[in-house]
Amino acid sequence: MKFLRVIVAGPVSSGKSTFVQTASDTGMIETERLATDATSFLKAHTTVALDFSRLILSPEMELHIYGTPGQSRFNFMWDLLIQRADAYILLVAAHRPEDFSSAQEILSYMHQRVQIPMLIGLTHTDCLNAKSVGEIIRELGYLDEEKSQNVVTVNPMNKTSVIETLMMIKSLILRKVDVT
Ligand SMILES: Nc1nc2c(ncn2[C@@H]2O[C@H](COP(=O)(O)OP(=O)(O)O)[C@@H](O)[C@H]2O)c(=O)[nH]1
Ligand SMILES: [Mg+2]
Repeated sequence: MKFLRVIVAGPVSSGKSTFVQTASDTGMIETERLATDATSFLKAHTTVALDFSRLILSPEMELHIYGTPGQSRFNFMWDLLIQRADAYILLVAAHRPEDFSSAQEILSYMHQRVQIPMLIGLTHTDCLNAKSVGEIIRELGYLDEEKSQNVVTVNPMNKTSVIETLMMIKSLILRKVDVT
């Protein structure tokens, strides 16, 4: 059995918990909340809560999805998660430009520690005053063409949208595994 571990990071209220929950909720793919893989983390530090869901892709492959609590990047658990992750998705609320610098902080924190496949998922694009994808790419300093390809829009409340994003990250992980 192969486990692919995906971290869902992002500023408070960017949609992390909703994303993880929606992933686990789908009727198309069998899912389960709180599998054994997560309990080892939870037991080590019971005060730290994290969202977890499991997506069974095939008899041989599972996606394990970890949503991080707001400030968790500053603690030991967060580092432990990152070191074991195969990829991460950074969620950024398009209608909250005041949070873009916090998103950037998380990005650089991740980048300093791991070089793994990643996506930036823009949420709340349906909200009033949402910035355009182009504007956010510019604000996050993602103008580089290769980098900007990693910026997608996602609606954490929509199953199809969440699964689409997860399939994208899965391909990035498997592509990386293939070439190395
Ligand atoms: N309109 C809209 N609401 C969203 C979207 N994504 C998340 N939400 C809502 O935003 C709120 C915060 O989401 P939550 O998952 O708790 O954020 P977290 O703090 O990152 O875990 C919830 O009420 C969600 O239903 C989106 O793309 N559009
Ligand atoms: Mg949350």
